[in-house]
Amino acid sequence: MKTQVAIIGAGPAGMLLSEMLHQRGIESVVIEQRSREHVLSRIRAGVLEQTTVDVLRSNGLGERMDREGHPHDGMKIVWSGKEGFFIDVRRHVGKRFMAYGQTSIQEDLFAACDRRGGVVLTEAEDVRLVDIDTKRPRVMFRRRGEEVRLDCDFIAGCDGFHGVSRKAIPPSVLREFEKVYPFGWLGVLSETPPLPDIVYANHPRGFALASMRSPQLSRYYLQVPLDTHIDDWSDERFWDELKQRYPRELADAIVTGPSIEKSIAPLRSFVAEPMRHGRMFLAGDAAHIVPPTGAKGLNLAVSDVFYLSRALAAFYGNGSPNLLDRYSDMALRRVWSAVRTSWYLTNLLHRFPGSSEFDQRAQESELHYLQTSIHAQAALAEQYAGLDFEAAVDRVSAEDDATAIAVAAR
Ligand code: RFL
Ligand code: PHB
Repeated sequence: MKTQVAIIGAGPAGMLLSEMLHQRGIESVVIEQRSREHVLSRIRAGVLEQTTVDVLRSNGLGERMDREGHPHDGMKIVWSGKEGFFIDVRRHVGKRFMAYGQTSIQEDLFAACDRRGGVVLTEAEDVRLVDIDTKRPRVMFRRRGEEVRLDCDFIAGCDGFHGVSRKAIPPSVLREFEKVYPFGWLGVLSETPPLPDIVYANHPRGFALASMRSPQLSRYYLQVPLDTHIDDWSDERFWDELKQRYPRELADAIVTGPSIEKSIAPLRSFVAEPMRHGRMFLAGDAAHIVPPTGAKGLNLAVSDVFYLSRALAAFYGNGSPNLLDRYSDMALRRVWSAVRTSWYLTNLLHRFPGSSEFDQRAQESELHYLQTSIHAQAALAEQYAGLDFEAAVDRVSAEDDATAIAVAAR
């Protein structure tokens, strides 16, 4: 088999890249190790930045999102059971968010791919990246008992944190930066009406988060120790603990019901540099992980894909490798900004096992500062909203530049 860009992984990064390349006349094949059903059943992110919303809309993926998603202007922080404050991102930086599940985005991406007859090879086993530092890279894998060879011009490693692409970069070239947090998040999805705002809670019993997917679908999280077993958490225990971490008025407003999904995720910050080796480019969780506190993971996957599709369009359009050469640096600026913001919010909002009374007082002082200073709120609003895309120096497609300029103008 032969294609222009071989994409490893059919998560949001891989499927969006395939769609954006198709719209720029570039052919790709997506190779995914799991089944389509498995990929479509994962419950993950839910908060989209303005830049992500703009990219989805300008690539024909906004219709259902605009119909079913919930636009909102910021987030609330409550602490120690007291009434909190609202970080009004729209007021401070003119940007909005959209609550729209990653699961729905995946459905939209697979539907768009089916409409154009795109190729996604699911249930591929033993995927190997070969000769990535030559002009003729290829991907080898086994599928339905047969060995397959896919020749290509470029490989996009969109295979998530546990994928094989990052490992194809020689250890002498790759640098990894990591921080592992001493707790996880227990998440519940329930068919109940959510609170009107996304509310982050810092409480002596631990962090909690109230979020949403639609007017009839809520998503809640609790900070839990790393050795937590999901079987120990009945729905009743979950709701009871959740309500204890919110001030009375909000706790009373939480509508409980049976959970339709329950899972535990550990929290980690991780960055791999550079995001490119030869003709292989990393995008999304394959290159970086952020703790979900900043709601940035999916948004970073989309911004990597924005930069990478623009760079590949420039290469195929006018032969210029400039944007490909700058891809890693450009993407990493946005990545580190989100990594820092997510780390900051994780430190601000969680209770760390073994933290001293000094640490506790310092955290409370920071929360108090945020509550009372409009300047602190504006700074957090700007970071939570995410950086604008960098405009390309190479003029590629008017459409991509228009997105970057529209976002920068906000
Ligand atoms: P994915 O989604 O992990 O997709 C990678 C795909 O690659 C496949 N794969 C392979 N395929 C072929 N060969 C191999 N060897 C392969 N190895 C793996 C996998 O099967 C998979 O299909 O990565 P991608 O596309 O980079 O997307 C990243 C996002 O999924 C992730 O960053 C977000 O979900 C993170 N995240 C959030 N991000 C946000 O922006 N806003 C949020 O509100 C938010 N909340 C969250 C989150 C992640 C969470 N968890 C469970 C980690 C909340 C949670 C609880
Ligand atoms: C979610 O809705 O899943 C969500 C919202 C905000 C976060 C993380 C996850 O910070």
